[in-house]
Amino acid sequence: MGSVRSANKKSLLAGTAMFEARGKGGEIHQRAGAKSAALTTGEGTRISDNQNTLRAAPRGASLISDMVFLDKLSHFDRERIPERVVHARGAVAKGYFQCTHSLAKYTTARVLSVKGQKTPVIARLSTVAGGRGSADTVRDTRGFAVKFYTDQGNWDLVGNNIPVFFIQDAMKFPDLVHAVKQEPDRGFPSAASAHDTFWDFVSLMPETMHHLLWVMSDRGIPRSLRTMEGFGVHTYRLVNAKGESHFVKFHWRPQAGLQCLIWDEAVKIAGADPDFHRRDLWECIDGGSEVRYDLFVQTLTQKQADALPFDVLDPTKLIPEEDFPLQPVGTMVLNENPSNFFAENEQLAFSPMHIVPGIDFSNDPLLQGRLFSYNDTQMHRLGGPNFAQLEVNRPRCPVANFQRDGFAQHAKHAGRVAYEPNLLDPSGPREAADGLMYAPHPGADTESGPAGRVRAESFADHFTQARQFFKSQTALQQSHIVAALAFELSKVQATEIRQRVLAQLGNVDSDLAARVAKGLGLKAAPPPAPAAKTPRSVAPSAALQTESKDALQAGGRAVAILIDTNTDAKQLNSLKAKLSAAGVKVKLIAPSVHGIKLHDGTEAAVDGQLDGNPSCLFDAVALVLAADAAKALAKNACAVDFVRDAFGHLKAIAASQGAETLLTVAGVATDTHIVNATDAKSFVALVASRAWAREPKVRPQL
Ligand code: HDE
Repeated sequence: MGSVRSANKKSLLAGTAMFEARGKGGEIHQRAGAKSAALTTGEGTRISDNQNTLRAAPRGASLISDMVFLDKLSHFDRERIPERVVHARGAVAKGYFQCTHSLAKYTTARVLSVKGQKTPVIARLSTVAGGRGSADTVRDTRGFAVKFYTDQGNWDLVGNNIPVFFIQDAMKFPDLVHAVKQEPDRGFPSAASAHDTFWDFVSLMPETMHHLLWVMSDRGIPRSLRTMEGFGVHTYRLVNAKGESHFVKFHWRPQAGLQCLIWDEAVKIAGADPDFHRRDLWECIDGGSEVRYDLFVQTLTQKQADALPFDVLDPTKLIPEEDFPLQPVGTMVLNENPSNFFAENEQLAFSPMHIVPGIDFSNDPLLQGRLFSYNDTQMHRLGGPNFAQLEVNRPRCPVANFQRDGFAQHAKHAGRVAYEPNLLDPSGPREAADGLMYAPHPGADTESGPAGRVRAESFADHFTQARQFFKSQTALQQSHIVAALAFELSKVQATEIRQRVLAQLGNVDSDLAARVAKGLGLKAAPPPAPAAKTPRSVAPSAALQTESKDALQAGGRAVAILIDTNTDAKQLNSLKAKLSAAGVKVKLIAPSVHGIKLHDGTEAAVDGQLDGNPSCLFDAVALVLAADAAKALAKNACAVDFVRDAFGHLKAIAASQGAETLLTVAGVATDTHIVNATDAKSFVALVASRAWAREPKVRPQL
């Protein structure tokens, strides 16, 4: 049993290794000179050998007395906690919210009313349908959840990137989720709504049409978590110092502007980099940039709410911005990545129930159901009622009460008094009477009438706002919605479901239904389904558009420069410098990562190999190639796809003179977004935008 360990054994256990440390199998444990802590069991006992189990003989059975092995494996066996039943996949970032405009007129919540005050936050941005390991760029609604660690307690604003929801009543949520998730017999498709069970359910549920149109629009495939809007969705209440209540809707607007992907691009990214959104957010913050979203509110009095042609409590409706303009409140700045994914993402527990004085609930029946569900799910996922003690969930203000014990209790509550009222502990916590406590607003309970499983008549119009959303889009966006619907329905095998969806779409807009039918190859759409209430026609709204909201900043965008042997170093460096100066993240891509000699004889510092870096991963591409290299690349399918896709995805392309052959083989035609690589200024101005005018030339318009 000769040991090949060549290190000073004592120094390997703790302290500085004198030599390179090797184990019995030749494993390298430690560089010479490195300083390290002693490896221990979970109970703190120092471990001498972390590679070999305790054996009865060199080729004998393992011994049950190997406490080091048992300690290690029994912990490992329990490393996973149940993933979130929805929104399992998400990315988090930390930072602060700063109030810039006081809402003191409406609320006593200090987070929203003390101008200049900074409140620490953590945000989790997620997909809904896919599991923890699913791809980021699938078509889906995105979660937009923010925990504000306010000085009055934690406030969780748990919203989405779409301002309305599929259903009106919480009772339907498990059915909706079961319908969209993997079909239970086969376990697929993952993270996709394009399958029978989802469309079967929504075809029977006309209230889903409004949300459906949003998610079938480009909003369902955000370019980045940095370029999507967020919404509180439900109507909440703000309550001021006089006890007056206003209804409120919350809106997040990204300072980077709204930008989405193109479907073909989203599909290809899902294969090339399933972590596309997570990586983008991480790299942005890791590179020292801040991600900013502005918070706005819309406020309404009870009287204004009563005058609306729909119910303010109906979560399938939004409040038109034209009638109730957005009022600024402050800015959220995300500037810190998590240091441990499990501790700060998996264990992060949101609940709409977490509110602070000055903010209150409405009677929205979907919200009311959520008030139960979130804490209930945390108990299951995090193993008991003490999840608020986990670092990531812990309020940053004092917590004092008589909640005691339970699984994973970390506090050591001293003293004999664990109840209230009491006189034995006069310094213990008492009910607050200073006007700063949470007291439910009586408005929530003014409704009266016979109890029952009922739906208010005021919730009956399912199509007017869906129609307005569709009518408000540009011709291109409308055709994207049509194409998305035709794509999803083409994946549905039961033709009857297609017909039922088309019949519902007919209520939204007859032209929409006819175009989707045509996209499916049908002669016509069936007649509209009977509607609970005839939809109204309303004027298009600029606020509902997608395209017009793009901020088009070059900063924070990613550009790939494709190079190869004999690339002109001067041209390359000048382009690179100008892009970097504009805040663009530049990656040099080449057929191989080593050995690319530039024209001046230097070897290029290549960031990525062409095979692993398709152009869908970038906002724009440049081809700085010598003529011979371009000719060779024109025979390489990867290179041709790189250019063809950049063109098909409506991206700006800067090309050197020598790149001509590759452009031709890839079918690139000249337009506003094709520039010479020497014209860095024009290229920089184009990297964030899409060549929308190119769209009809590269894709049939449905
Ligand atoms: Fe959720 N939802 N939800 N949801 N939801 C969860 O809570 C639920 C709804 C939203 O990043 C779960 O901690 C019900 C609307 C986000 O951790 C669960 C209903 C909106 C997240 C749950 C809804 C959301 C969740 C799963 C209908 C937008 C991720 C794990 C009544 C306003 C939070 C968890 C995070 C997560 C229940 C509908 C947003 C099961 C019952 C509407 C952003 O409790």
